[in-house]
Amino acid sequence: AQTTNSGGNSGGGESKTISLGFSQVGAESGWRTANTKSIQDTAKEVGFDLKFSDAQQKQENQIKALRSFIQQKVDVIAFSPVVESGWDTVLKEAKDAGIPVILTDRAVDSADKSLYVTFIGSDFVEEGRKAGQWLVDQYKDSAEDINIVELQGTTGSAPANDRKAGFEELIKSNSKLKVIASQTGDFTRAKGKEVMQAFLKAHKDIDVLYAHNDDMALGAIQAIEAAGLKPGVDIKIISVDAVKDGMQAASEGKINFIVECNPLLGPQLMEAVQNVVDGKPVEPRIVTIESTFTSEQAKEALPSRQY
Ligand code: GZL
Repeated sequence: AQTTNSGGNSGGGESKTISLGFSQVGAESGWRTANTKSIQDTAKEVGFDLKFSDAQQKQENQIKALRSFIQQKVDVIAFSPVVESGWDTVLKEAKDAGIPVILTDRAVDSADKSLYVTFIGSDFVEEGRKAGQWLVDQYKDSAEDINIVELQGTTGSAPANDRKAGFEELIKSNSKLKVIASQTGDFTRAKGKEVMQAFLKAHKDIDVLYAHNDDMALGAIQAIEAAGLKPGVDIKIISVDAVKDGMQAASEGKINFIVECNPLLGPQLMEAVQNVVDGKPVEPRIVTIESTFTSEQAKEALPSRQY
């Protein structure tokens, strides 16, 4: 894990510079890169002393980083938990040290809600429902079975669990919609390509791919094209994130429907940090605003996308 400091002055000014320890999942996807940029840029803008750690998608590195922030007696700790479980011990250590914790992007499954002040992030179940709804609408009159393969996000992560649950909740309304294979691609292009190659080898009759993020969808598109098939035509593709490369593929008709997952959480996070330090109330759940794009809509939106 690497930790970098940025922003803030070295003290000596009238008000103490707020120090924020942030543990980031990693740098696995375009979404993550945009999310990191938003956090680092906003911390700099507001003059916080940001201690930033990249966990390379390993929970043990995040726990180490959180412990280091506790040692450094930062004012606030924030992090995006790579998986939902296994945080209670270190969160209790932060609580015992009197350091408030803010969750961004992904949630934890701790029963004790006093272990963190707020969770700022998307509603992943709703994202899965939006993906499922589009598919139900596309195939409402289908006479044959529609064979779906699913590239799941990181095993045990909130987005993977919830995008799967929301999607299944919606498609169960049409018994023709069948998920014939579902496996993790760990949110990366490389793994998405590898798993899609395996799906294509095992199944000759795939109609739809549901990918939990654009990076896996983009990897899968490489595998689909290498197999001599047309992505978006021979195999319909639904994806989540709406990062620039995903929107580009959508504008070319290679992805048919994208559910946006907004990574620009920096401003909401820094506002929550300031309010926590000022002893002001903070909503326990702050949901990010986001939409969806068909291929046509992606083409129109692409020029103005920030990430
Ligand atoms: C979602 C975020 C997910 C993105 C992926 O909020 O946690 O992790 O959808 C990223 O692209 O890797």
